[in-house]
Amino acid sequence: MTKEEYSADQIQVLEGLAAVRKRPGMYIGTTDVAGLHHLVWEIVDNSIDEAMAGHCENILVQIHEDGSLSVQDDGRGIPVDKHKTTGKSALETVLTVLHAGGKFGGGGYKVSGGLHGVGVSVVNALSSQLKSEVKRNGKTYVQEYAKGDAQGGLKEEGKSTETGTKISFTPDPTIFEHTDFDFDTINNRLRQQAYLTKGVTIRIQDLRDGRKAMFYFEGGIRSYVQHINRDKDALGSVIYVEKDTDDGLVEVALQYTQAYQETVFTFANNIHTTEGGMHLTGFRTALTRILNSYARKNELIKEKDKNFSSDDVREGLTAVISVKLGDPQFEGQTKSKLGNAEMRTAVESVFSELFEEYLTENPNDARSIIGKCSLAQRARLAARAARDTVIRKGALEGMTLPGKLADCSSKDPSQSEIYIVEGDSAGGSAKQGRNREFQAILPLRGKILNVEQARLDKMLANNEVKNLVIALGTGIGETFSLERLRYHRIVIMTDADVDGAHIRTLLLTLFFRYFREVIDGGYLYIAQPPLYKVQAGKTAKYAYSDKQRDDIIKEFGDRKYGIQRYKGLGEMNADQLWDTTMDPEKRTMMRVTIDDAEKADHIFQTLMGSEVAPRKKFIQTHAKRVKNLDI
Ligand code: 28F
Repeated sequence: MTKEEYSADQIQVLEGLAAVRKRPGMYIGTTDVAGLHHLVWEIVDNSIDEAMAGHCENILVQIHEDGSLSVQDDGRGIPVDKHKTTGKSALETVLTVLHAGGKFGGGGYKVSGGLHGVGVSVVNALSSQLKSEVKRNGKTYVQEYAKGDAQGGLKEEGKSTETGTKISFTPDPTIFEHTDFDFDTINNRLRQQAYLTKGVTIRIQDLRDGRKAMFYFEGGIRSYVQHINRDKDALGSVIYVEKDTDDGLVEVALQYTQAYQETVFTFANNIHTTEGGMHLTGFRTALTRILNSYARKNELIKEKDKNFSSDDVREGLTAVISVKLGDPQFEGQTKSKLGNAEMRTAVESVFSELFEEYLTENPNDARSIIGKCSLAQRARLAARAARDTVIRKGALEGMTLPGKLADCSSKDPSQSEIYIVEGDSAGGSAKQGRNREFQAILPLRGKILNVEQARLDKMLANNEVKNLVIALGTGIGETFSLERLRYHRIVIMTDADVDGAHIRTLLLTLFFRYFREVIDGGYLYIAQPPLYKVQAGKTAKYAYSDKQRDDIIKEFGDRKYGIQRYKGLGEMNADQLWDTTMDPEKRTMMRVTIDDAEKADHIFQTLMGSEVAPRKKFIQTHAKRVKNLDI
């Protein structure tokens, strides 16, 4: 059909999908591997939505060998009746009109993927091929598309006693740099969606290598909390509350453990609200208030003692908060903060009532939770005392800097960087080789404290940690403020051996547990010193990997050459360290990011936590993947 034959609304449809193909980033954020998987979330979310509406119990995701991916559910099947005005079936409308999916009938909630439900028509536009199959009204209907363009009308393909929807699509390689679906990425997301939608069975099959999994959690987010705490020392059972209110469905599951960290994940319509929001505020308010009133009423806090602060009741807390509402308002930098004020009161009232009931009915659990909060309160007050006495009040905010810090002359944080260097010899070379205008050096003597197993007061008693906190200038714990960060690039520079890796891990644990905003803001880096120097005559080249080393050797051809394997930074002099690792013109650095907070939390807790068995299991599982283990 040529353009002029299209009707007005067909042109509007074409322009809609053409716009998607012209600027895909506007609809799915990026066209890299994250954008590729947004296509999957869009389709899966529609099946989850059908499950949330109570009409679908099984969802199957298959990754095919031909590069396509299919999702099928046993819901009602997308309606196929003709749209009175467009003459198109509802199915074709949903597949070709932007945002046509929208809120489903029957008061269901539109679940939406990371970008809040751009709709399946976007997937259609960005797929070189898409096939839709609907089983409904005792029949099977099929319609195929290419880049959003219907390749013919809706066809009846036969009879069927089942109902449901199946969408198969091949991402368009002219749009996506990478079109290989990642099993783990999809697997983790499906597990999370199954936790959030109790009673639904979600299966994934990777037909490229046979991997498969099935998720079914009758316990919903209770099971989610058990999963998060699987390797922690739990205090009491999982507490679960669920209530349908006028403002929406409220679900909260929580369990305290012996750990020091807090792990709280919050969701609205199954979207991970990483920036929190009103549901989290309501929860925290209720948790603090109920624990204080219970402790007072049962004389577990002495009359003269202060109330628990919101920080005191967070220590060792694992919680999942999931709300489902008709019209969620997403705010914040990454549109992942829930703005609906009514959800603060809804969560606060639902959780208060049922948590108070739980504590009254479970006095032993209540006592151990309150005991934990009292310890946390004492540690917080001790940390405050440590902050005020051991380090002069101003020091933590970076007023009086530690002697070992060789600061830079620039006072502009956005221009300044600090290298945290392992050992005094490397520290010496770094001080000598650096550009003192914008590069500060903080040498660390040996291993720092493992903060995974220490409270704040003990951490502040550790010199290395204290010096680092002072140098950064942000303060720590309740006085932390990112605005006071003195350097916008914090570079961890340790030896390329086991000790260096251990010190790097200890530092990453400190940043993950106490300076999360520094990581999330993209301020934390890991220096990449060279592993080898390959020298032939006067020509010396640096290799940052075994492959690069071999490529240089090939380049040298038949010239006689020598190889030096750098075991530690101390083997490089100041000029070499500058040339290879610190010169912004030449260096490469790895930025530290956390794309999966749940996974990161579990890895730190397994590797650095107090429980030995999970660490042993982790090492045995992953040891065979470790290359050139340096014994
Ligand atoms: C593999 C992806 O997309 N499943 C879906 C339904 C069910 C209905 C629906 C979807 C009504 C007209 C807007 C059926 N019967 N899986 C899916 N299952 N959409 S998407 O309705 C769409 C709205 O267009 C459905 C009665 N009500 C709703």
